[in-house]
Amino acid sequence: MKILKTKLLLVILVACTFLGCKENVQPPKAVGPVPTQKQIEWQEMERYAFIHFTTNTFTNKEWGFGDESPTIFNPTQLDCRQWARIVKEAGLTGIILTAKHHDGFCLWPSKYTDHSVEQSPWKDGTGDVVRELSEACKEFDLKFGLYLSPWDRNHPEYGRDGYIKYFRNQLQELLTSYGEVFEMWFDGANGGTGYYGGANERRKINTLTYYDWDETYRLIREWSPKTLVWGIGPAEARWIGNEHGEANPTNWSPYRQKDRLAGKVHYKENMTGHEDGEKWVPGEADVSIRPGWFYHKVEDEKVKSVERLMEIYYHTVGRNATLLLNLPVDRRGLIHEIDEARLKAWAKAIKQEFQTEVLANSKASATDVRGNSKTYAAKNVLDNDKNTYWATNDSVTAASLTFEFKQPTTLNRVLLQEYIALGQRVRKFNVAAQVNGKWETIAEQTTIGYKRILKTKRVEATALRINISSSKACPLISNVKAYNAPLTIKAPSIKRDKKGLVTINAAEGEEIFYTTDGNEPTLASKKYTEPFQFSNAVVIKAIAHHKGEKNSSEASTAKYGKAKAKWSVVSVSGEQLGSANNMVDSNPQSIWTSNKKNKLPLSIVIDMGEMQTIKGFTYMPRQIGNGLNLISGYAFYTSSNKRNWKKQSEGEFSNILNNPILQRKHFSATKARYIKLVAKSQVSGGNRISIGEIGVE
Ligand code: FUL
Repeated sequence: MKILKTKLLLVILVACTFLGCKENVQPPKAVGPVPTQKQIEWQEMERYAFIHFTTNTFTNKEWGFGDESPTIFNPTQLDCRQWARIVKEAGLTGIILTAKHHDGFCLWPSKYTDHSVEQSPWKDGTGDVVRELSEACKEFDLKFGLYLSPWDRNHPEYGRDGYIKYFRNQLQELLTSYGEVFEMWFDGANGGTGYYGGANERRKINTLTYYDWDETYRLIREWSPKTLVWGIGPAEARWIGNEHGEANPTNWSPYRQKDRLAGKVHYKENMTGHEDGEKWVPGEADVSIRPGWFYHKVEDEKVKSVERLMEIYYHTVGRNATLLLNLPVDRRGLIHEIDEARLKAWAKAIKQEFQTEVLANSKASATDVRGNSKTYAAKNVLDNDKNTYWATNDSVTAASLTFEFKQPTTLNRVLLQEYIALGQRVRKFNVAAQVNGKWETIAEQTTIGYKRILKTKRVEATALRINISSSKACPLISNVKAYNAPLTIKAPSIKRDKKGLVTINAAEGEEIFYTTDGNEPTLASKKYTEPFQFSNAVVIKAIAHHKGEKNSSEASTAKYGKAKAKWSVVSVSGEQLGSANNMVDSNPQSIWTSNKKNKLPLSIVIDMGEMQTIKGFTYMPRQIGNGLNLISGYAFYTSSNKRNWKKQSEGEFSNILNNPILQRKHFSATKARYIKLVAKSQVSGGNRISIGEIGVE
């Protein structure tokens, strides 16, 4: 009898081992902070659109001062359905609209102000962009989100108690009148000069205390519990720390928000999050498809290339962040045709990139499986079910997953996902491929999180292995995929030096074809063989082509004014010239920095060597380094003789701190030989300024 009993137990044990006895295996416990269901659904949206549109679109500015008349807001063909269609076709999952930017103009007829579409000629003041877009989003099955700038350069009460009531009233209006809002976006840029109801002054506030975010968030949750709040205060998602679409390869969703609120965390840490963060605050990376956030005709040739958009995709969605891609709407009230075409090409490229999945039919095994249970088996990572995952036993924090192929298989991309509902765990892993019987490491990485996508070299493997070498607790992997993405040819790089010598480079062995008349290059265009001279203003476009291949690269475009061969810096107020000519050497990487003892305002006088007709100037800020010493307030003058100066432009380089791109300012065409840039203020209130390049247009 006893023997029989023991035999029975043994049979049960063996059966459990092979079949998996769910009831006996404890599920893993959560580790560290975990996301809410709202945060999980938000992360699954992966990439969605931003739309920047307001009076700035009509004044050609990035930041309005707040004194703009609503009468200038007059789009001729505004069509929110066009925006929604383009966004949907691009594979994006939602749209966040700037309902009110820093200038205070409201795209909806707010009952709390006159400074809105109601006072504009558009639809004789009866229109409501927020309503039209919310309806278009419903029609195209997109989620709808809103940006409401906490900084309001128009409102007389901004900076005082009265504005908080106004701000919350507007929030309530927006969150309760237009259906579900998936995300509320609170911009960090706040305080400074403005119109403020006619006061025309500088107002400074403490962003953390002024808005009483705890109470504001409580109200938001009351009005709209499904809305995820982004940005300042106790937010549910964080800024990624830059405006160029770049998360760090190591990217934790946990975050030390308490320290951040106490001012102890530098915003650059937002790119990485914190392994020991006390709260789940995943990163969202915002970036514009053009250099600026608002539409400017001069940026029509600066729409990001498919190559760049792809890189952004890998550096955001592929690094455990969401991607918020801005599409500026133009003066007609439409997304421009160039942007639309680029988005279409990008969507097609993403489709091709992830078309050939190769792991689905492989055999998955693992060095350790939780309780030897089917529930946590290795093959769960291949079943396309986000709720099933491979898990190890609690004591095992280093383990590997192996996928064996039936025959040698080519791959160059690996995608991994953790089951984040129980926390982000993996600290370190590598990917190895078995090639000709030998294991070769093809990637060595740190975090995974919701999603990690790796580009690897192309290998023909008989097996693939994911080695997790360090994890906060037993790893939980819900999905692994590998792809054989098509090879793409990199677009050439174009450079022109001070004297007008043009050099075009592509990868070794590739042919280059180019045009200098603005037309798209083809294989019938001029073939590049060596550097050539082009001193006049020109648009150069070039493609690279791999002999024998059907496809060429995308075209790269470079636009130049007249070459600066005769340019020189004549004087810089208060100091020796030193390396001042770096500002006019056609190389933005070589910079000039003012003497630290010199105080602003500071004037830079440049001789262009001959009379020229100019209609604008450009300022390329220093791009690399910790102290970019950015100019914020400027004045610009021209002269034909260096004695009589005419002021052509004066104002601010808006948003330069977050987005230090080429600044372009235009005025009526004028003839001049000398130009003078006066740096009136520096972005962080200091005196030191740095300049990469100054040019004219
Ligand atoms: C920044 C703002 O100042 C810009 O104008 C833009 O709205 C960007 C998304 O955020 O901080």
